[in-house]
Amino acid sequence: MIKTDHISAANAQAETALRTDYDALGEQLDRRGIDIAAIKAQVSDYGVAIPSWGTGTGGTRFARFPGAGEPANIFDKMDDCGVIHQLTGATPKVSLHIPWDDAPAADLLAKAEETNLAFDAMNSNTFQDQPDQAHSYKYGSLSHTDKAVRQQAIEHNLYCIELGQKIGSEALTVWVGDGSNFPGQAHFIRQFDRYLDSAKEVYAAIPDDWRLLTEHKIFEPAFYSTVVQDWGTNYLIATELGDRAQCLVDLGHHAPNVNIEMIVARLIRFGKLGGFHFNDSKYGDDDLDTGSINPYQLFLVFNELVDAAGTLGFNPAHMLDQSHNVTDPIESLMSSAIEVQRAYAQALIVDRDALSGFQDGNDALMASETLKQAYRTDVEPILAMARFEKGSAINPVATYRASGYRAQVAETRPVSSGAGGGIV
Ligand SMILES: [Mn+2]
Repeated sequence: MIKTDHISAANAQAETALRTDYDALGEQLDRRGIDIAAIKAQVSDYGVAIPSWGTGTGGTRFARFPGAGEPANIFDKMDDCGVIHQLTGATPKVSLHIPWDDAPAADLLAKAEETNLAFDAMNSNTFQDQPDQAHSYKYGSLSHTDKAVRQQAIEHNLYCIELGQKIGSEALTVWVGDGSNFPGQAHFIRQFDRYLDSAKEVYAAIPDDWRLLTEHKIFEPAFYSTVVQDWGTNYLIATELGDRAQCLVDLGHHAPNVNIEMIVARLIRFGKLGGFHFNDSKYGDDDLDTGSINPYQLFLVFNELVDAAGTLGFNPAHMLDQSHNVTDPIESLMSSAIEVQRAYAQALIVDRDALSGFQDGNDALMASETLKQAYRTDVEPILAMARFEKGSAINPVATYRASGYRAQVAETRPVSSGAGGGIV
């Protein structure tokens, strides 16, 4: 972890300017009838979970260029996640991927206490073979033609639930690589039926206070069809399974230009929005840093979420899901968590009464301008003040760089291999 003295010293340099900027923004918002302290309190309470796998350097189908001091195991990953939360105050939970992060529950809990973290959704992995497993997932897992393979995949999911219960998780996220690469390779209906039968067995083991989140993805690793290809299929699954089954929306898992915020609104309307994997993309499932390509889309997603806040039972899980190929993952995850917070803060200051009036009055231009006014507002002083007041860093990336954390862990962590991709 970073020494608190280091954070305080860095903050002391930036505090005066921050107060000036915060007061100026407060005056501006006050003229619009918005109480800056109320917005700051909501931002301060907001958290987005870190995916354990995001702490290592990612890769592409071509190569992976490992960085210095990469985490070698879940305990290293949690150290890095602890630093991210320490500096941003925005990432109180880590999401585990099993079996990559498999470890005794007591050890995971001890590390969580040490790093001031809790556990978000458990993620099962039936899209790659493990050294000790009896059956291969080459031709699918939960939807495989062979019952023995499906059973193995079901049991893996049950194990994830069992471990998750011991460490305080409350959700299982299931993403499958199942699909087909050739027209005719798979019978669409029979394959989906096999998937549903398997998913029902997993769902039967979901505790009463848990949720089963299913994640759709249009293509990859299968390139002709995927079993859970879009939000429609995802909705069908969640409906077929029951109340504790909901849809998870990964922003990168859609065709280019798809209106994701509208999908979000549809799922909200029918009580099936379970959560998010935030990232950004230009062409496909690029797993780029959240807000790096299309921050307006992220804002529009949050506009729907803020609009729906307070609806009974509405509690979507928020998590990042990114692959960092050319940056220090800690820096990318910190700045991405802040981008998510920024979109949330901007959505909070939308004048909703005015927007409703323009919508009902068919004033398209002013409806758009109402959203743009919120989006154009630089809310950084709110985010920075929320961090400062909880002892986190006013400038997380600069404070992290000056701390020497990466160089320090590089001395004890083994150099990792450049082999293998990092796409999940
Ligand atoms: Mn994802």
